[in-house]
Amino acid sequence: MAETTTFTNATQILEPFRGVKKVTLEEYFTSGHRTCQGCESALVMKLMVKASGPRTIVLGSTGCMYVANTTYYTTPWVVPWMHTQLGSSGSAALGTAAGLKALMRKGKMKSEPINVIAFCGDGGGADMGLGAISATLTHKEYNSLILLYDNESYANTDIQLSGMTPYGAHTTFSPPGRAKRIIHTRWKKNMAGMMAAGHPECRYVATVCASYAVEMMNKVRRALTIGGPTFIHSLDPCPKGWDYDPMLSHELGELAIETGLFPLYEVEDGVVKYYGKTRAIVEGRARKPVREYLLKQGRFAHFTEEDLEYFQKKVDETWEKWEIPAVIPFRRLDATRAALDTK
Ligand SMILES: Cc1ncc(C[n+]2csc(CCOP(=O)(O)OP(=O)(O)O)c2C)c(N)n1
Ligand code: SF4
Ligand SMILES: [Mg+2]
Repeated sequence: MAETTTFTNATQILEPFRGVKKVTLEEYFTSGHRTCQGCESALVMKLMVKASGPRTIVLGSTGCMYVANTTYYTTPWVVPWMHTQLGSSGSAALGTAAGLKALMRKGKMKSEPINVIAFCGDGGGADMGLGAISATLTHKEYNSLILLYDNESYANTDIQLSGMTPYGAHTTFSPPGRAKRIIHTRWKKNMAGMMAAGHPECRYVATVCASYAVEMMNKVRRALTIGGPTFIHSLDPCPKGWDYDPMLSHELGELAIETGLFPLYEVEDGVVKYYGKTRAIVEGRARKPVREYLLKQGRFAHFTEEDLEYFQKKVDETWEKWEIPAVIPFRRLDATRAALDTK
């Protein structure tokens, strides 16, 4: 993790936690929520706001992290929190950051650093709210973080498939049948890579997983410190939607990284840096077979050997053929040149 630097429009100085023993004890997302047992998205909320601290406003689009966290008369949020429409996390982040700046400029409120974080689910962010997130990432004069918590379905409305649902997964919109086993045949969007490649003035894009909590919190801190709009994509195992024993949440997060399916990286000012076990893979460690990850989840229970092989082949391609392995999906330049030469 790069050292914290203060920029002209930076929010606050949030030093990285140097190890788990240095993490602050205060909680800003506490009891009072009703998420499922083993819900990693709830853990993401807790870690996200623990990293950002008390000087934070959280905005969140409709989904499990809205509905289950604000049940009538109860809420786990200690910091100010506001709900926004399903596709509006980008607009909420930009509008809040711009509003605070205007009020401070006009002297209507004290000029002081305030973190603005807007979260969205994969349905609300990667599908419905993609345009608004993209627009926000072009407004470099406003500081905000958009955190996409990806449980790989429209979970709150009973597990419908989204553009982030993995190939072949059983959802309520893609139940495997006898005549047709694989209903969902599209490959998952590459959200963080898309945000990094498509927004050259967005200074910080990262991927995280709550199985690696300190790393995750430090990436949140970096995103809030660097200045301008930033984006983080978090992969969140969801016991209900993925159909597994809640005690496996942490392990599934680790397996997603160890199989190379979900790489941990950051792109800061255009420079890619890999983290943890992803970095070890880049440096030559073997990836675990994806079957170890898939077969622990009921949503892939209908997979045959052929399906597992297809899935493995697609993941292998991201490592072997992509220009920046597992990050940017353009074919490698040497392969492109070879293809052009044969024409
Ligand atoms: C415009 C609109 N369409 C549909 C809904 C119904 N709805 C509420 S939550 C939700 C699922 C959102 O999925 P996601 O963003 O992935 O969050 P998750 O529930 O998985 O946490 C849907 C479809 C809505 N609230 N607003
Ligand atoms: S359905 Fe999934 S994301 Fe929603 S509260 Fe339950 S475990 Fe969490
Ligand atoms: Mg979702």
